[in-house]
Amino acid sequence: MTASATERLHHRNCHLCEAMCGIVIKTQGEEILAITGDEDDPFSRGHICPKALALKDVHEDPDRLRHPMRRTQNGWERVSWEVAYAEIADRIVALQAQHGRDSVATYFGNPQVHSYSALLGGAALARSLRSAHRYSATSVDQLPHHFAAYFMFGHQLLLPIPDIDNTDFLLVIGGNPLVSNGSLMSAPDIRQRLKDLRQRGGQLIVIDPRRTETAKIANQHFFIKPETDAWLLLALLHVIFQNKLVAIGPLADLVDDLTELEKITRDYPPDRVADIIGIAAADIEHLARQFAQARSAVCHARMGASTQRYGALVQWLVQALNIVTGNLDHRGGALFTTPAFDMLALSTSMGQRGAFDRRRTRVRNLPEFGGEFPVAALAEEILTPGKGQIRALITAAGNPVLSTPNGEQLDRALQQLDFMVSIDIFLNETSRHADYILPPTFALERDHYDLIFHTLAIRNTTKYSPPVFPPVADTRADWEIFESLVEAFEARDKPRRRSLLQTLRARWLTPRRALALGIRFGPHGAGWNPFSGKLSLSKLTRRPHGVDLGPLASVARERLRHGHGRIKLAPTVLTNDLARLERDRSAPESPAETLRLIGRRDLRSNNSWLHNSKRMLKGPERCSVLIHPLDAAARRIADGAKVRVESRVGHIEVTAVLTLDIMQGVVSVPHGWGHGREGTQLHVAATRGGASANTLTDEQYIDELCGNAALNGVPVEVTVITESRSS
Ligand SMILES: Nc1nc2c(c(=O)[nH]1)N[C@H]1C(S)=C(S)[C@@H](COP(=O)(O)OP(=O)(O)OC[C@H]3O[C@@H](n4cnc5c(=O)[nH]c(N)nc54)[C@H](O)[C@@H]3O)O[C@H]1N2
Ligand SMILES: Nc1nc2c(c(=O)[nH]1)N[C@H]1C(S)=C(S)[C@@H](COP(=O)(O)OP(=O)(O)OC[C@H]3O[C@@H](n4cnc5c(=O)[nH]c(N)nc54)[C@H](O)[C@@H]3O)O[C@H]1N2
Ligand code: SF4
Ligand SMILES: [Mo]
Repeated sequence: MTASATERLHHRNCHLCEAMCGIVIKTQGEEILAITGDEDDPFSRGHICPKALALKDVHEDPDRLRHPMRRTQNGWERVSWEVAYAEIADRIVALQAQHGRDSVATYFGNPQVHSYSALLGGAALARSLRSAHRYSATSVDQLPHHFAAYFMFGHQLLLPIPDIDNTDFLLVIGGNPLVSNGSLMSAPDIRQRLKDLRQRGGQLIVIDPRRTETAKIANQHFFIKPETDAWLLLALLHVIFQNKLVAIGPLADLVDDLTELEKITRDYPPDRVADIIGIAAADIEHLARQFAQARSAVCHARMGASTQRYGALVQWLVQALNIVTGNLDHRGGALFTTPAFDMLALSTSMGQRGAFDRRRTRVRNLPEFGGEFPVAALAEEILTPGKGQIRALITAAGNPVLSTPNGEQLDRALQQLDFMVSIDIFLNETSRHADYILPPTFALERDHYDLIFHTLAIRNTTKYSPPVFPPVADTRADWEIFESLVEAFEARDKPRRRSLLQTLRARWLTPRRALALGIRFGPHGAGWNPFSGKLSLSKLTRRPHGVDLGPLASVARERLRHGHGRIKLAPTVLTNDLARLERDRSAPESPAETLRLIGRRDLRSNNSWLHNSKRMLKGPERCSVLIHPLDAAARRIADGAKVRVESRVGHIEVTAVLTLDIMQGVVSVPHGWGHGREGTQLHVAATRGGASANTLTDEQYIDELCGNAALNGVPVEVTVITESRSS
């Protein structure tokens, strides 16, 4: 930093979670002096969470990788980008020539969807590889939402978003927005929004095996036994049908299968369901009536309800509940967004509405969804010999060793690969297995636009953020890395070579130009008319706080055009799956007294990768197991005791925390921990490694219908190691 450097203010969106908070970054030369909330951002209104400051920590982190690296017998050595691209392309092209296209796999992690340019560039890389082995964090996350949307509405991106600013009744199942800041409902400052909801007389009801931070500010919280949410929803629908509370409203002419759904739900009266789920029949009955009779109501089910064995059933039934009570496309209910960059229209125009079961995995015969296989199958596809075995893997923006089920199996599998490349800012639990690590620029060194999260937000807004800094050291933008790899593959492999026109188009159509076109010709765009007053990228550049495009509106008729134009209340693929729900109930795999593992998030974590910041790491130990005092007593476990948590696939050692906030029969361990492994370079994280919850989660424990990992509900046992508090 030079003494004369002037202070500057940069306005942008924080890209770390889905909330898209507006932030103001004060810099002087290369230094970040402060990060604060942007009061003038129309969406976040000045709100930020503690994680915003982690942007500075990651940006400046001495452990951040600053140049491409190649593994040698004597450890890592620095290589130039050109050498790295050439050597990687040689290996990948040779492997594919010898063992077929499917011998090379890709895994894209969560930060990929938080960078528009990485997202657009990554798609080109996957296309160029032409391998069936495509994996991403989607199948440890929101896959069931896409699955239900695809079958009910005809497009995987037709996800209705809760209108929480206007609703009278919000039913949250398996989500903890107070900590996550809202997921598949981008909602900065959710605490205030939920307070406002209660202040205007609205109701907030939370269904969760843990009395979460969100449950604590709700009107009512019900504990529910893990994995039983589908039963609850079937019972709610039962009450609504039996009491003639169905009122679809203006969309009625578009809705198919109402009688079919009514017939199905006859078998689920509250008094049958009560014991299964752990909520009294009278409470189920009351909840159903409240929901149906509220002026507006919306049910939103998230991670706990998605990453469980019946996630697809749950997401289907949630939308069915919203629809039959007239809350789809209704103010205060669940509405489709109209974003400035319209991914829905774009994907429709490219014929990509979604797809299911066009192919299956080699080893376990699991179905593809949306062009990807479930990541729960990744390790076995590497470990099992035969035609189509994965021999090389490219990971980008992902840490699947810590984030996918049976992470230890994947950890072993990665050691067996012939070749691996990681595009990551850190040398972490996953990238330590790579032969090459290519370090991308981090958030503040690239421009930013939320392609995905504006599509999933509770209000239509839009914002573009230019870069704050030039690329640090010898790093390159993710998309440039992808594009360079594609070109290097082509140079070595004639059949995949694009035509001159295609190459010229790819070179011209940079992510930024694609963004500009998308906005200009999107629903709010200026089109060819420079005087229209409507949106263009250059106009957005002049509005650094972002632009408000108004509350969600009733646009279903127009939006459903991108799907099958109608609403299918009882798609066969889902109704057929009810047999599995019933079968598992009558022949359970483990005894009723088995403890069930669930996850949890905390405000200063972001999955696995903010633990190298001292600021994020300080305070009491967070990687602990929560257990009910009665379950603890039965196992002679005292508060603070060191315990062993064990599942079919592995075990971890953590500290027990006794609390009445967790339901009896359930224990909770957060994911994303388990640092300090040999060969990683995360000096701060290693000081408090914790253990990985995904050492316990089981790659065989999945939603068999859609292939999503069941990270919640996993059978575990807890035993004491040291009887009392060790300190
Ligand atoms: N048990 C359990 N497991 C879970 C969950 C759970 O609730 N319970 N949650 C699941 C969910 S919802 C998700 S989304 C997944 C996340 O799973 P992953 O995406 O596989 O894991 P992350 O921890 O998000 O890892 C992100 C990686 O991206 C790197 N990174 C950060 N920024 C950039 C960038 O700009 N470019 C590149 N190239 N790399 C970058 C980080 O260093 C890190 O290695 O975890 C899942 N796993
Ligand atoms: N601070 C912070 N914010 C984040 C993240 C983070 O790591 N840290 N991660 C981001 C990501 S990638 C995502 S996907 C979102 C996730 O956002 P959310 O889904 O809102 O967050 P979770 O904390 O995973 O909430 C899942 C809840 O489901 C409950 N649960 C578990 N099993 C069951 C069950 O069987 N039934 C029911 N009804 N509930 C169950 C858990 O107790 C938990 O409270 O958060 C995002 N925001
Ligand atoms: S809530 Fe999310 S977007 Fe907002 S400051 Fe925190 S991490 Fe960033
Ligand atoms: Mo996620």
